[in-house]
This record gives sequence, C-alpha cells and structure tokens, in this order.
Amino acid sequence: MRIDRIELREIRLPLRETFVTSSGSWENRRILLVKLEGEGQEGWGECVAAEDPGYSYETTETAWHVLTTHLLPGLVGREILGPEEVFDHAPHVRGHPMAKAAVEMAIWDLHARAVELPLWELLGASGQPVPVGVSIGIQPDDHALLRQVERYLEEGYRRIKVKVKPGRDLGMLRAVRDRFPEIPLMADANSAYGPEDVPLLLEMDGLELLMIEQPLGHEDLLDHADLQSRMRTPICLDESIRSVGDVRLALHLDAGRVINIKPGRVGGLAESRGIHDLCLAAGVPVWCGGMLESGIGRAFNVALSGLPGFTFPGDLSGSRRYWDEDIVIPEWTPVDGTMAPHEGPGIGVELRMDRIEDLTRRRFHLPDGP
Ligand code: OSB
Ligand code: MG
Repeated sequence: MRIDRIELREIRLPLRETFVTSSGSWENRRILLVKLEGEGQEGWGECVAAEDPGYSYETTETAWHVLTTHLLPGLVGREILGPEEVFDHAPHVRGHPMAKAAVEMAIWDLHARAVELPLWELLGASGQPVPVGVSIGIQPDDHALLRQVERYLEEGYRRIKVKVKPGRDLGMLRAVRDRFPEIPLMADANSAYGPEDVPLLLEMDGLELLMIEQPLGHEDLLDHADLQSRMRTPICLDESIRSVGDVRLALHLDAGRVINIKPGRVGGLAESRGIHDLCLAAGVPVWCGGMLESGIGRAFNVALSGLPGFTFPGDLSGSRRYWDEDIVIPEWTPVDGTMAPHEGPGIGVELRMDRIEDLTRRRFHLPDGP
C-alpha cells in the first residue's frame, strides 16, 4: 500500500456543555484530522490531544508540530505493509503517542477499505453492539449532578462515571449512591490526589464503586500499589498507562486491577490490542476510555470495544452528548444502552465534508504544492 497524499487539518468543534475535570476544563475542542490517500482509497484518523497539557503533555499544538515536522514528511510516497510499521521511517520520535495514533488509525482505516473489510473484522473484534457508559464532568453542586445522572440513566447508559477532585468527592459520591443504590457507579480523579489523601480514598471503599480511576499521580505506580493493597475497590489506571510495558509493570506491582485503554494515549490500535491481549491472558478486565472525540474517533473506539477482554461499558457516549451536530453520518446514538460499529468497510461512517470544511481552521498537505 502506497501513501500518495496526506492532508492534516485542525477543526474547531464546540462542546454542548463545558466538561470539567480535576485537571482542567474542556470547551472548544481543537481536533486534528488526518486523511491519507493511497490505492484509490482514503483513510481517516483523529488526534485526541487536548488544548492544554492538563491530561497529558501533548496538546493540539505539539501534535501539529510533531505531525507536520517529524511524522508525516517521511510517509508520503512510501510503501507500507500495514499499521504496525507505519513509523518505521521515524524510529527517533520518542513519545507523542497521540500524534502517532492519529496516523496509525488512519492507516488502519485505509488498509481496511483497501481490503474491503470493516475495521472491527481486521482487528479481530466481534462487530456486535457494545455496552456504553457516560462520564460526567464536575458539576457546580450535588443537585446538578443528580439531575445529570438521572438524565443519562433515562437515556440508557449502563455505567455512570463521576469526575471527582479534592473537596468535590466523598459527599458528592454518597449523594449519588444514596439516591441510586444499585447503579454501576465509578469515580475518576484524573490524578488529583496524593499519598496524604489515602485516608479519604479509603473511605470510598464503602460506596460499592465498580472501580476508582487514576486516583494518584500519573507516574506514581508504587503509591497506587500501596493504595490498592489497602482497598477492596479495584483501582483502574488511565494516565499511568502509555504502553504494553507500562501495563506489565503495573500488573507486576498490583498497582491496579482494571485498565482503561485509550488508543490515543497508547499510540494507536496495535498497542491497544497488545494491552488487551496481555490483560485478557492475565484475567485483568479492560474497557475503552474516551477523549471527547468526534464521531471519527468514536468509530475506532466502538470497533475496538468488540474485543473479548472489554468487560466494562466504555466511555462511549452518543454524538448528542458532546455536539450539537457531529461530523459523521450517521451520528452515534445509543440503542438500549449499546452502540455497534456501522456497516461498511473501514470505520464505516460517512464524513460530512461540507461541515468539516466550515469547521476547518488550518490545513497542511503533502506533497507540497497546489
Ligand atoms: O480521564 O477519562 C478521562 C475526557 C477527557 C480527558 C480525560 C478523560 C475524559 C473523560 C471523558 O472522562 C470520556 C468521554 O470521552 O466521554
Ligand atoms: Mg480517566
């Protein structure tokens, strides 16, 4: 497969509601879209880097730089066998998994279209509907949060995740638990706590949470292991996991008992599948996280979630939970608390090119020229 032409663009997509986490707030998504052309086909990928470095050191701006300067130039005109070798020409680019994943995923889409298979099939996933959950940002007060939980339960979401931070944690979670004693409920701290907060975190053990996601620092696996040894509630690792190697270390240390897999955070679908396979063999459940993706990114996440080790509902919400209008057709809509990959080769969604053009803020293409 030869890559003849590459286009990178930045679009601006405003969220319907500001999304607040312990590490920042998300309002206007600046999303990078990669289009690869080859073999008479197109493949698309989405970069999930955020506007600021609160979740990861990568930002829209660093990803733009790394893509345009280091990753894309060597790719055009090259013969590529498959997604695994997409960066053989750039072994010197360390880190920047979100920038890399955007291209790797476009290769998967292109490859799937070239062989006329749906992405899920190429990945070895089931293609069946997968259960979906919702992640609720930090709300101004408990009343507002309870209203949101109620609304999403009515929409059929099968697991509720609540963002927490110091000062907005135990009391708020208790309020949700008291009102909804039976629902699958979990908390995500996005690394907001330190070892001094362990007594408070231990109190969460009484709330029958499915798991608590990334309570401590992203580089503090030893502290997570210490906390896990004192807690019944499973710890789920998100920010701490950037590769198969990170998972091997985390499991060796018993620093967490569930893994959140985000293709962007780990550098793509091949690494995601590697993490999945390792966890499946080790009996460790995984689920698919989200980064407030457009309908393009969600297509990859839904397809990936059909692998057998994806045990919990993912952070896979419908298009309308994020956007007034998505950039794909059909929009993502949960049915009975599930979403399935769309029919058709590759990621199976049709792009609304007119809308994408309107939303575009800058573009870059190779080969250079008109
Ligand atoms: O920690 O899982 C997270 C969104 C942005 C950055 C980090 C996270 C999240 C979410 C939202 O929780 C998940 C979604 O895309 O719906
Ligand atoms: Mg998280």
